[in-house]
Amino acid sequence: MAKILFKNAKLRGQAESKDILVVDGIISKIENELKCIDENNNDIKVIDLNKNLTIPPYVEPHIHLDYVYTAHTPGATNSSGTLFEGIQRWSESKNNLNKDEVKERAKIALKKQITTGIQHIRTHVDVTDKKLTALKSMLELKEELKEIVDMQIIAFPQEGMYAYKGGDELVEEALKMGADVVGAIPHFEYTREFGEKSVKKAIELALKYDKLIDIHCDETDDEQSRFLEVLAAHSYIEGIGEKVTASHTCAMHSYNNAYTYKLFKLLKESKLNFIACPTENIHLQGRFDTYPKRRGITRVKEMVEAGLNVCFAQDSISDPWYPLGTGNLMNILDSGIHICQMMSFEEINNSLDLITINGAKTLNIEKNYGIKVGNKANFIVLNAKNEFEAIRERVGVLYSIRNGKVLFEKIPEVIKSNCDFIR
Ligand code: 17E
Ligand code: FE2
Repeated sequence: MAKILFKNAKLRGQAESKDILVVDGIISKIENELKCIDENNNDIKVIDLNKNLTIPPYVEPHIHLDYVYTAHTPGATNSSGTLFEGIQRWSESKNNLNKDEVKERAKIALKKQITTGIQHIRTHVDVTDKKLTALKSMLELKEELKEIVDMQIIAFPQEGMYAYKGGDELVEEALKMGADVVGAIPHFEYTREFGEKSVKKAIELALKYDKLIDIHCDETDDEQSRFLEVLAAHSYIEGIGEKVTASHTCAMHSYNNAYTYKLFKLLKESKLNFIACPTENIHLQGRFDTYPKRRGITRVKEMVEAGLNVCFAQDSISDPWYPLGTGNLMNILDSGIHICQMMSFEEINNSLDLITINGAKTLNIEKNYGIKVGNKANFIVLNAKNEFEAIRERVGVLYSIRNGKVLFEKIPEVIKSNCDFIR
């Protein structure tokens, strides 16, 4: 039996640090002052976590790994900064995708994500491509990297299920090939009717193939875009809300309060999950406004207060929609709590939920997620003693532990200085 003892782990919500004993990759004890020798008097390998904050791994619930590092591709430059130009530029420049090239780009992004403490990723893959090239790349990557990261793949029809002829069939084909989640983009369909039809089709396919659902829903400043109510109502009637996610929901920023009040009752009862992409949508939204300019981010603060499950995501790393992005969720969290005005001490202390447990619920992995006896020993150690310090300093990770093994260890930055004050 392979045993390893992690001493002095500062867990969230606990005043004192604890020791975590891992046996064969599974957490077997979380107690005070566990012994470093086993019942046969053999030494157990020990890693001292020095009372640093130890939390479950970060969850990236919404990224487009097939698009990463394409911002500079000829023809891909988005000069207006709008969602619609992004879709147009991608449509014009995506014809030359090659399976290995997509994999190489995605691997660079994955490495960055993993080395900032992410162990669970849900990626969209554009399936409005008759060859399904990117999907094939991502299915291979998911298998190749499964020891170091858990991936879910969304069959996402970027150019529409109906606006792109045969888009609905390509989504179905992708599910048969192994995609885990059904996607859609109702606000991009040509009419309200086709948008609704795409939402209903996504639900029909999810039920038929027993898949999860994650829809790019109302990613627009158009306050008339109300596909969220369609998604929530049908999920409620089918009783599948916990398996369903509405991504973006930017139009909710612009809904009137009377309508939103009524909508919240449905959202609560439907048990839907929500993903906000703060850096991405602060960049893409408000582009048709003069001043004052809307922020365009969904109502995260009010949703959290209402008890809805919301998480944050990066969305893009250097693609036709968004030129920057590092994959580091600590940056996203920092931007998100500013943009959404979630800056009370309590909100700051709780905000790690937005990139950990809330993401895990969205991915439907929460049963086996978290630092609990019986769970896989998957956790990260932050370079901070508590939540507030972690957020204020936007700290990095010191360790990522997966199945009880050190996936990587990071030495905090060393400053070589000739000045006593800095040293
Ligand atoms: N595609 C889309 O429809 N919306 C986005 N925010 C990105 C891609 C990044
Ligand atoms: Fe997206």
